[in-house]
Amino acid sequence: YVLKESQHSYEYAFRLLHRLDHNSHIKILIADDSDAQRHYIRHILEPHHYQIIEARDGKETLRQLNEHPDLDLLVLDHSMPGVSGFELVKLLRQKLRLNDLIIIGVSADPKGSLSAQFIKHGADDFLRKPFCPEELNCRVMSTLERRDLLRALKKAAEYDALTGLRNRRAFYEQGMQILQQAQRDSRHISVAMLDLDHFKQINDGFGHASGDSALVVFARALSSFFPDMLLGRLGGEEFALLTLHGADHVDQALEKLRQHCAGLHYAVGAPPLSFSAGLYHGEPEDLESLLHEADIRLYRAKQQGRARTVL
Ligand code: GH3
Ligand code: MG
Ligand code: MG
Ligand code: MG
Repeated sequence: YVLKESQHSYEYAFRLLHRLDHNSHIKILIADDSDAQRHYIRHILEPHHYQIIEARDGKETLRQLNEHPDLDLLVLDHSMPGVSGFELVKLLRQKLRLNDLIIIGVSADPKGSLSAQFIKHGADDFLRKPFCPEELNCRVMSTLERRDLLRALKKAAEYDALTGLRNRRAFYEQGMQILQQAQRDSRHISVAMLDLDHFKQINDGFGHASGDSALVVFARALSSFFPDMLLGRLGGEEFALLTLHGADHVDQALEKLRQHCAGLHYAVGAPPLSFSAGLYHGEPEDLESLLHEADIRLYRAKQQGRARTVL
């Protein structure tokens, strides 16, 4: 089958084979009012092992989208009873904000302007009827590849490769949103800055790899003690957290984390892992000044002998 599909390109055959193993996790919705057309599309896609569901009109499409929030791709016919294809695209993108869903518009489109309408409203690609099986398969595969690539890039841009925590940029971006919500709800916010103690000694005495493993172990502990808070690695051995919880709650959790860290193993013969923290609780003004307040307290914690939290 793969050979038949990829008769024009070996490279395509490799891409196809590479995807085939993962396709059983890919869910595709075929929205078309014509039984014949739905069956045609289903028969083309099925050999690729995708999970396939169907809808006969706009209403059913919305119901299926609701039932399958993990839907990957929508093959969407333009002329269906009720709402038209690109009106539906508009609704999905603008109102429902389903920006991650891949949409491929389909229409007979004799004038050629429908394809433009689809794309303008946010469809990822377009197929003009009648189309051959090969074209549908290529478009489905290349839109999936593009989406995966974008996801991977986004992850690499937002998450720290060593610890898996949000990096500085993503911490600020997400923090800004939490701040805005707190402002609307007139709530206060807690911000803490954490810094590992004498980290340079770990690097110098036990090697950079041990330092790395200390960072990984610490980040894992941090995530498990603060599962519902915004966490980030702001740089080097410096971490931050932001939450709507009160200062007492955060302070107590930090103390538990401190005791836990003292017993963590990260390198043979290395000293117990310890950190200092500055914790600030206040009105949600701008993030920069909240972090500055926390940083001032972190500095005091260091000066007072480390391994403590200053409020
Ligand atoms: P203090 O208790 O005052 O915070 O002392 P410190 O030694 O922890 O602080 P200092 O700022 O002197 O040293 C931080 C070190 O962290 C310096 C830098 O080489 C190291 N570092 C930064 N990023 C990484 C990393 O990703 N991996 C490793 N292994 N070390 C890192
Ligand atoms: Mg139709
Ligand atoms: Mg340090
Ligand atoms: Mg530091």
